[in-house]
Amino acid sequence: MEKMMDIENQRFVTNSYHCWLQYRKIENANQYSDIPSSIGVAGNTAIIDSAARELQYALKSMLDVDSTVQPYTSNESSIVLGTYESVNLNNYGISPKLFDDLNEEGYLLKTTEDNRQVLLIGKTDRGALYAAFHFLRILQQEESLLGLEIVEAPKNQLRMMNQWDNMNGSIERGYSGKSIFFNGNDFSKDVTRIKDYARLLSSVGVNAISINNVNVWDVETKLLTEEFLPKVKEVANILRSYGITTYLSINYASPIELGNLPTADPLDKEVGKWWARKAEEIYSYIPDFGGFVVKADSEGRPGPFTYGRGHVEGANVLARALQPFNGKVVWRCFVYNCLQDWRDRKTDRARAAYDNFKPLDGRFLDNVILQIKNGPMDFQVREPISPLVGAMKETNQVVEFQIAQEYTGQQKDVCYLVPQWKEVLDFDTYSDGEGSTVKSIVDGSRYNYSHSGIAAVSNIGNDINWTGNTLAQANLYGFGRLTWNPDLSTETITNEWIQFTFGSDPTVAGAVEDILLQSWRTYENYTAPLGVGWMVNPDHHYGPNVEGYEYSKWGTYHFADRDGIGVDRTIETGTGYAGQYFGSNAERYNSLEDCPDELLLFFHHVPYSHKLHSGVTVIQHIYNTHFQGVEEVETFIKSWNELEGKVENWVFENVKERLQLQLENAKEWRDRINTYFYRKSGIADEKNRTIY
Ligand code: GCV
Repeated sequence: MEKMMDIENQRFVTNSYHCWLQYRKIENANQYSDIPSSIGVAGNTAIIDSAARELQYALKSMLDVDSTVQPYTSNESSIVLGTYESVNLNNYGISPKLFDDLNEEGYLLKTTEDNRQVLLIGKTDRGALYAAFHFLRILQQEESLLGLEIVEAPKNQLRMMNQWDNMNGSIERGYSGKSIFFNGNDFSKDVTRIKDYARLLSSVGVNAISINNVNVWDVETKLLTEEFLPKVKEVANILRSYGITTYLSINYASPIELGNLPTADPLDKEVGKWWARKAEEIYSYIPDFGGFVVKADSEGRPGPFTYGRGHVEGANVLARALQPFNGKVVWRCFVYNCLQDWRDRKTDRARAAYDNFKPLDGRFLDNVILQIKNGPMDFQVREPISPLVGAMKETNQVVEFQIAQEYTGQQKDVCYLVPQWKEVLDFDTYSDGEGSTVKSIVDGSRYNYSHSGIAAVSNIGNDINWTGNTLAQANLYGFGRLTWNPDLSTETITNEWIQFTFGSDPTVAGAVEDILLQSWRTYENYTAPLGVGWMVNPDHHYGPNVEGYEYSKWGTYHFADRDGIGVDRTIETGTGYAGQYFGSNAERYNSLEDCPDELLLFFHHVPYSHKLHSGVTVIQHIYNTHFQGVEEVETFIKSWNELEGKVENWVFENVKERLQLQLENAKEWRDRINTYFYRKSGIADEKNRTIY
């Protein structure tokens, strides 16, 4: 009870708790006077119920209307909420055929000809819920409802959030407080925030979540047991009522640790039986359980390699167990040997995902999905796109993003990642000729994958504003919207978020938009130039340390010496990584002349005097961008400070404080990086700026 009070109080402390679901008062409410008074509900499911409650709450908040929720009758309801099977479409002259081509989560959002009713009709109840959220976005943007007829469906089938939450309440790479799911090696008693998180996620179309860290330790291993399954069930019930399917990350050694078997060898009969029984048990609690997320044989986690088996055997034994229940295995491709010795300059971590998985194409069962990090390394501020995306035509794939800003400022620094994700999704892999974009692969259309989509590591915790820095909420919002529809422009997504979060004051909107849209470049400017990456402090990964990264045991990851910098990943003289791409991408990256500047040092080792396409030398670029990055943060601070009194005070102070930390961080990066490379290269800054 006390906990509940806390959360109630937090809501009063700052609107930031509600993120983009603040449902701000609408100025010109008259334009909607005909519409919202009675919500007619056709159908009786938990999801429809959530949609009705959301509508009721939002209408009160935005329009001060006390709407009623009642069973649907064709004429009396001003908002009709249901599915194409539960609403009488004839009454509105709508053909059921309209729904034939829509996927299960699609919907029709329409105003009737007399403009007196709004129809929110899903193909299924999930669709109806998404229609409700879409309708509320229209209202919040104060757009007209007259003559509205929108037919929408998500482009990606799996739109998944991965929590890296541990049951002791900590979050691996969490920068926003503690877990909202767990504490004290148990589930959180108070589920208020889980419910609000579900609302936030479903409002942007997320439809799946794995609730525990992919590194599964002792206690979390027990999530699959009768001790915790009833609690997983409770959480799954909440999430389900917002259209979100629950998954668990599992420990590959579970048959040993939970089942007392002598082995977890996937080809051992008893192991297969154990997983099959386990699946049956899980589904007896959670009939629509999504399946398992698996990190195996990477960074010390157990997997099939121990038994001389590979990923195919490893994943398929789980897939077989889950298959009778329509469960899925999300098998991560972040598999590499973190202790490998790369001094031969041929061994290359970047090659690992492709080398491990590409030869296995077509051998996984159909309910296995490979989850591939967007870059070949690990969520650096700039990486090329993983060459594995599109390279396996007969194996389901999802791409993995990291909303948590592990290497991009840890939610102290602003780094809006939607532009980066957009670049990834628009990237042409040429895997099936020109136009084989990443988005056309992960939406399943190019290779007819039966399961595919986009997953991401979440950035939330129990901080009042969920994301530490309030501006980091934009990444969570943007991930959902972009995953729903990768064709939405960055500007559309950004402006939506700004309006829902800050209202429509153009001064505020302009300043926030400028900061967000510039922030990824700025972060790149003062940290890692030209795709080099990895110049971070070990373990926690915040702040500069040119030679410090924990796996730099055999020298730096970027081979900086007194003559030059960068990793030779060319086919002829380097690690050959560039050859993992298709056709013209391989040629472009392999060629020193054609390689894009921003990735030059990812693919080539060059002298500091090497001239970029931009006309400046590599060393001068390093100096310039590091000075520029700091100046840009100073500009952010100036613009933000002008918003005092124009945005809610709590938010103003929160971002102001974070920007100050960002400035200190940027200066430290500038000074350390510039000094390091000045000392290494002995080449002075052309502009004679002070290098400490
Ligand atoms: C959950 C990186 C992170 C780890 C993370 C790992 C992964 O190495 O630093 O914290 O572990 O990626 O994605 O599995």
